[in-house]
Amino acid sequence: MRVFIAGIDGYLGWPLAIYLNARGHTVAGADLLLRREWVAEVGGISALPIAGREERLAAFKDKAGAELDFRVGDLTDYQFVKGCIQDFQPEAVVHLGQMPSAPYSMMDQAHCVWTQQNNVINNLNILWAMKEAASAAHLIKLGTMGEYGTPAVDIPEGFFEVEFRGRKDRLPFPRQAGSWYHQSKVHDSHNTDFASKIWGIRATDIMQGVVFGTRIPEMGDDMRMRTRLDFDQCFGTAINRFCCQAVIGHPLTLYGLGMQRRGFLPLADSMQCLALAVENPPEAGEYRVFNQFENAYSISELAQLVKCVAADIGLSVEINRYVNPRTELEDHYYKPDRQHLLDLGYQPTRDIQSVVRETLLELLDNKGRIEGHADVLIPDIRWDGVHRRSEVIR
Ligand code: USQ
Repeated sequence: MRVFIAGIDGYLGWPLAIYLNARGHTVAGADLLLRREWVAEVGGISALPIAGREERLAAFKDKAGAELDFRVGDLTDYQFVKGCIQDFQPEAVVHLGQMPSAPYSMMDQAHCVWTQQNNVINNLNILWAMKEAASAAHLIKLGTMGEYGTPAVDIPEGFFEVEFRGRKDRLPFPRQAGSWYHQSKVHDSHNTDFASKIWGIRATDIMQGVVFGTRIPEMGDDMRMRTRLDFDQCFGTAINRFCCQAVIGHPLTLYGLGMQRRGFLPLADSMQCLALAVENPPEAGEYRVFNQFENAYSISELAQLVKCVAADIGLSVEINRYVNPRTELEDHYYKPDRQHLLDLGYQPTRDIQSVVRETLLELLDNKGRIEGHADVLIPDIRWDGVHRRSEVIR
């Protein structure tokens, strides 16, 4: 299939290009390379060195034997987006090209407004470009499990079914997002559902959990194929951050009680799930929702897991609780459904211990990069807007 990846330079976008190419798909994509700038803006760096765009293009050509059409441009510029879709004529568009950090969106008015403008407008541009230039294509839109929040009931996949006086209907499950970033994804979901209804666009909205890990087998040994791994308070996420902390002997930063539960998924299995969605499109006009994660864990369970795996390779790890910079429930019910991907044949290929071990070993070779930026490990962006460094809870 011809697959266009919006956000092809990111943590997920670059491995997805490699993965889909290895499965025989023709891939193209676009990116403004902003992730590299945001991480630098908050004082971070990728813990693993990554190649620049030109090197990535050369590596892709060496592997695939063909040029990759990877355009640099702004997805909030409609003419750019429409040009990409018109020229490439995709059968599927995977939209990963958004600002993905909750803390970044909570910094101040400018970061909140920019996040929502960027994310909501670029999704609308993709929907319009598909309607005008590739109306039969399938949109696979990256949403987030965080759209649902943490309600005290089971979470279905996007909708719950109702029946009244013989009429069946499906109603969107309530969204209770926990940051301006997560709210931007809620707006995208509503807009995508509406575009499916009015224009017949086929769409899969992926409510993905937190992704972790550094590798997919299709990268081989070519260092230029590596994806980034962030550890700062904005772009680093729970397991990846804990692994980076473990290799430099920094205490793991558990926020608050640490009983917050989330769904998690290794990078390799995120690729498998996205490919399953691409290869099994819905009908024209169908908007479907997949909850995409492998297992749910509490943050405290994850910290203990990283500590145990680190001990196996000779690293001694301490876990500290810090004042939670976020406004979120710290101990709650969490039971989301994830049947749709299983029905399509999703089979987890990696267990969490082996991915954490592989990540720790890979990070050990690069620990100087983390040590040099260790000040980004303690959070100071607070949801109440009064930013200050979190203290350890004794
Ligand atoms: N947390 C800690 N310590 C840390 C970092 C995080 O205890 O050092 C806690 C947070 O308070 C939160 C949980 O871990 O309760 C998850 O935080 P996170 O930073 O790993 O993930 P989150 O902010 O939810 O966002 C990430 C991605 C986002 C994606 C989302 C999926 O950045 O793009 O949408 O995961 S989900 O979490 O399911 O909403």
